[in-house]
Amino acid sequence: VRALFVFILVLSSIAFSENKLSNGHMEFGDGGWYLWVNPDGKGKASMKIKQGYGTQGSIGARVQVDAVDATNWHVQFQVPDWIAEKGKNYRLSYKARSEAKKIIHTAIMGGAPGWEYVDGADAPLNNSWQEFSQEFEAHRGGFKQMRVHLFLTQKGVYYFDDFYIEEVAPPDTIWYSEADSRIEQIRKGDFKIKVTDKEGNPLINQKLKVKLSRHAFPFGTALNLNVDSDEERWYRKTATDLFWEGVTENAFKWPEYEHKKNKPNRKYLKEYTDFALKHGWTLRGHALEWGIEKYGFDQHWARQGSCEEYRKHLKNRIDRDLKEYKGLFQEYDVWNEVFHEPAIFNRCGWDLLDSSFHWAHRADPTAVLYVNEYQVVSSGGTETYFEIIKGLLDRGVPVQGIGVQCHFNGKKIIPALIKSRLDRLGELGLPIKVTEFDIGDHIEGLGVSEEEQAILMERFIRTAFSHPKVQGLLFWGFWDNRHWLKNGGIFRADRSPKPAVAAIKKLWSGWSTQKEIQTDSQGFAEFRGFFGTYELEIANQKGKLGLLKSGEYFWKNSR
Ligand SMILES: [Ca+2]
Repeated sequence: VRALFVFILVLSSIAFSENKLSNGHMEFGDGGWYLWVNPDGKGKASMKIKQGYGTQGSIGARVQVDAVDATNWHVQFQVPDWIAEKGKNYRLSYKARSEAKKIIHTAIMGGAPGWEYVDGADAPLNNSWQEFSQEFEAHRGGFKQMRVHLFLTQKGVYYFDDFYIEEVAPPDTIWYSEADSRIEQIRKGDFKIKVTDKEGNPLINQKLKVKLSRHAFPFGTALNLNVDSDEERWYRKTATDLFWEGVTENAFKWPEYEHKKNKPNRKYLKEYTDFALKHGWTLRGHALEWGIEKYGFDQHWARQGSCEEYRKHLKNRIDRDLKEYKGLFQEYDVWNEVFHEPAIFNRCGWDLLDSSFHWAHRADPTAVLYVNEYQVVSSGGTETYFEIIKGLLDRGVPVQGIGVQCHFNGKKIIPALIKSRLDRLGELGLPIKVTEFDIGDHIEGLGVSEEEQAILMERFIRTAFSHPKVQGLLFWGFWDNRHWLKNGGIFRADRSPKPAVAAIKKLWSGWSTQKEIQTDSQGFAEFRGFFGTYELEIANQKGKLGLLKSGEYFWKNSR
């Protein structure tokens, strides 16, 4: 017995020396593996671990779910406990498949005795073995004992094998501490402006004032507009004080925009496009379609017929609206949440996704076409999102931007982890935009103090602004009275600002450029400043100039 024990010890230390999980490959049977079904729920499930159920005919787990409960955590396949070291980062990887397409949720839990959700990601399963992986910081709240729970929310048969937890590079805390110098490098340019009078004669040896009036980097919010009132005027004024890009929160979602066939609500949408024009905002169209089956989307008229009919309606919606709003919307979320809401593709075919982008690109070649997804930067669903976008690019689909929602729920904001996820998506070569930032939870609301909200928001904005692949950041609303999360806004219901407002203003006033320089003997003046639109003034003459990259510019003065 002792010899066998030593043998196993040696074997495991050689073969799986880096795996924090004992028996992650299940080659020692069911030791450590559990199927947990909440005894107070309606879930029914059974598990068997044996030869043939794993990868390449090895030992693996087969879980059969016969009944589910409405709540997602009622049926859990549980990975053996493991011990995390404080302040370290880990990567979980595993292989899974299911007899029909399903989505499971992988929850990384810290304990014990109570178990608390640390991080997690959804994984889309199909009939062939796929590997899923995610990185996370183990030690939120100082947990030591850790576990992985796979939430099984759909009936059917699942197979699992090859669970692996390994330590990865420590959190790059240096990276965040260098944010300001990185911002200095990536968000600024060297500009040389030649100033002339209207005849083209250089204005030499004169004082030139330059002032950044709007960053090239979009900073925005979801808008939820209403009819004119005192409240509405405050809402719009407040938006323009803080932001310079907008996204339609609900007004352009298909069931909202075209509730009845061929009766699009153009009048209401015009409020948004007029608002954007009036204030010189850029505007995102959210979203041409969303596969979700809640919130009345499954009741929408377009989905009531056959797949062929649906396809025809969708093509018409995209073609009609992108032609109509060309120049008014600069970009679109073509499909919202392709990763998390695939049911319609599974039913009607994934070519719907590709075709939608082709239709959109043909209808408005000037619009930037995005995918948009949650839990891909705020938590670890990054790899699955990466693969979806890579697939689109490999097939020549005109996807042009990566939307990362960044609803942080109750999770910590860890710059190093956010960076590594942005880096990974950045490898795809497309701009990344934070499209729906907030930090509250559906149930608990804000979940942190208003002071903590300000700190977290400042940390996140600085993280995103200092990452070279991020090309914009939008909040998902700013006022508690018009926010999808209770207390999720940065203004309270009584319109008073929370501390986050001052923190945000302070950030942007730090990232400003205002200078007085001198034109030389040929009328040139040079300076370094943030990319954006500038107000210029020379000898009481004023003008505007967009300085979007380093180089030489001409400003022909009206004098
Ligand atoms: Ca195995």
